[in-house]
Amino acid sequence: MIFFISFGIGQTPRILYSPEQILYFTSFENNYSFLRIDSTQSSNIWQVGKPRKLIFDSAYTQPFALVTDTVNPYPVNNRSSFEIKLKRPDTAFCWSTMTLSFLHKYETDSLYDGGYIEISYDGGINWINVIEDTTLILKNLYFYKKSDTINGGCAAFSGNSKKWNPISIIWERGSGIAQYTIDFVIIRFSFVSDSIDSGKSGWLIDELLLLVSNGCTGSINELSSKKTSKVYPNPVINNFVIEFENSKSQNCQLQIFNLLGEKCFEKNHITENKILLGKNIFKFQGIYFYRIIFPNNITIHGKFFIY
Ligand SMILES: [Ca+2]
Ligand SMILES: [Ca+2]
Repeated sequence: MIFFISFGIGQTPRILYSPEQILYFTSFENNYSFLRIDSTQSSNIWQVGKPRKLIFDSAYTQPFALVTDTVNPYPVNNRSSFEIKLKRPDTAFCWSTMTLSFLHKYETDSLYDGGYIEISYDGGINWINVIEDTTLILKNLYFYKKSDTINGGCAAFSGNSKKWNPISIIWERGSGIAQYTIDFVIIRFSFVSDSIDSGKSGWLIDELLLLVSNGCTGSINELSSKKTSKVYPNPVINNFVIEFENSKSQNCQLQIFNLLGEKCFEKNHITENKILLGKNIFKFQGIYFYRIIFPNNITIHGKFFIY
């Protein structure tokens, strides 16, 4: 039996806005109740608060972030974990696409101390380091590789990230979790250190997001006939393009929303199949959702990350 400090066992994650998706998001200013910090680890150093260290002197979004102690360097021989339990969408018959993304910094003894992410498909009995999970797609360049092992032989983030890096992991529809009929998965973040103290800061995380698509509600044929779209480059650094199926040059409308469901941008009378946009439309870094509405009310949904 595992007990968690601060948060109740089996607590229903708070659900924020997302079209056609269940979404768990926190910037740690509030509503991080879906996280569970493992209190069976007697010296668990994960804290939500205002970082006040030499290297980690602020959160990405002020004032709070999740960090391996807000003030002190990480201690020796430490193991600190937190978990997120993700429920299968009530309206879905099976798992579909699941996305994990966050922004982070780390400063550890390179190849000795670090942090890694695991997933359990069987309620916490067996764990797979996500880099070993063949059912997911790593969508960015900043993730650790299988060869980036730390003390104990586990692949992990280690060394000095120097800046905030965006991380996205996607479990795709049609593979991986879609094959499971289980009710939930658990994602675990663990920080570990060896016996040599070097006064480093550890791991700092902000803007943590999880999306679980309930796209399995339709039949296979309905899914495959759905119109598709893509955003590139994604994450967005500067200008970017939303490209979508519009072979009949139909008159479409584009709407873009932030995580709170507030409309940030709208464009009407689009008859092309590409929309060029600038990053300067958006005030804040993070995930945005778009909706393209066709005259017959068919809509295409997607998301992108402003970096
Ligand atoms: Ca924050
Ligand atoms: Ca060390």
